[in-house]
Amino acid sequence: MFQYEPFRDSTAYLNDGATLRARLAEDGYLFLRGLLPRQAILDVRTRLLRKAAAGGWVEPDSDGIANPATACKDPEPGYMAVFKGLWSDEALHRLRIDPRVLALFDRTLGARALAHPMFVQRNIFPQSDAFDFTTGIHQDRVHIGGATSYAMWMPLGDCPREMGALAVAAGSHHQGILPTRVGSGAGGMDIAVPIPGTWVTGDFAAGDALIFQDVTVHKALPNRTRSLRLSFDARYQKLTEPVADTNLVPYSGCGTWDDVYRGWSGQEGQYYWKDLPIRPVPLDRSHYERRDAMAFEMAEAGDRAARDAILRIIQRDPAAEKRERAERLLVLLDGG
Ligand SMILES: O=C(O)CCC(=O)C(=O)O
Repeated sequence: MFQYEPFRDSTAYLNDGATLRARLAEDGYLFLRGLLPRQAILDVRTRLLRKAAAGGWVEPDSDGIANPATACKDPEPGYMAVFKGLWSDEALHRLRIDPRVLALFDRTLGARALAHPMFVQRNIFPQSDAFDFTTGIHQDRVHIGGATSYAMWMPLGDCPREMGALAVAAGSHHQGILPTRVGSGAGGMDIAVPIPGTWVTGDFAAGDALIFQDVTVHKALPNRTRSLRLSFDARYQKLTEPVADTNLVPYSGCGTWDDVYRGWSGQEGQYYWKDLPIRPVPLDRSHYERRDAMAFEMAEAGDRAARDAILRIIQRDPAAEKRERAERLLVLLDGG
């Protein structure tokens, strides 16, 4: 069983870059209350819930009570059809580049920060016997690449623990990238060694932020409420350091940036990185290659534990040959 300590609250040091930097280096995370105004978050929540209700995910005018009959998850086609509209929302995009957020990262990193154009918006349906999509234990570095980056996780609304708040293993970042194996965790991978550090979590109010390093181990708690859990997580790094090219494109399945911006009413926040002196590099795919070799071997032996990794290859791998092999193996795993 997991034991959780409360987050160490760094709100009192919001304007003290040296203390924020020291705490981030020590714990691998920062918990900040009220980084953004509550109302700004609730306005975005209302916009996204309207789109979620139109897609049948939540009861109209219910502030997010989920319709269990439509429970779905990324990257299922039914999820993507509705998600695309939520991810592309202009007010949502502007939250991660809000001047208060950028100034916080400038201060904390002690250098000009870059907000990655790519970010994640998540909609987690309530857990039930028939449905569970709780983010498993993982580190971000293998997925984000580049040099050191930092995530900012923010719920879009109040998010008590029972709604699926995030938990981090404080101090786990000191061990660097941990060994992984094929599994049902994020990106079809599980961490293959005991997790170092101390698990911490807490109840979030709209506007609170959790910031953590890309090798800090983290996971979500299950959503045990009747509501959809809405959140976003964006990534930041020093502008002078290399950024993996996969962080410069829109979320997979959401089209091009022009597609994303087509429905916007204003240009604020569009292509903000184009005039910055960024240093794109290819994503280091060696972690995925190791995972995939293992997943292919397991799937060929009929091991269903490889299914999530096989799905990820189908959804995201740039090599057509690998995607085709994964598609054939998925049929085999699903008893076809
Ligand atoms: O929101 C979640 O469920 C997971 C978030 C996460 O893993 C991340 O921000 O890296």
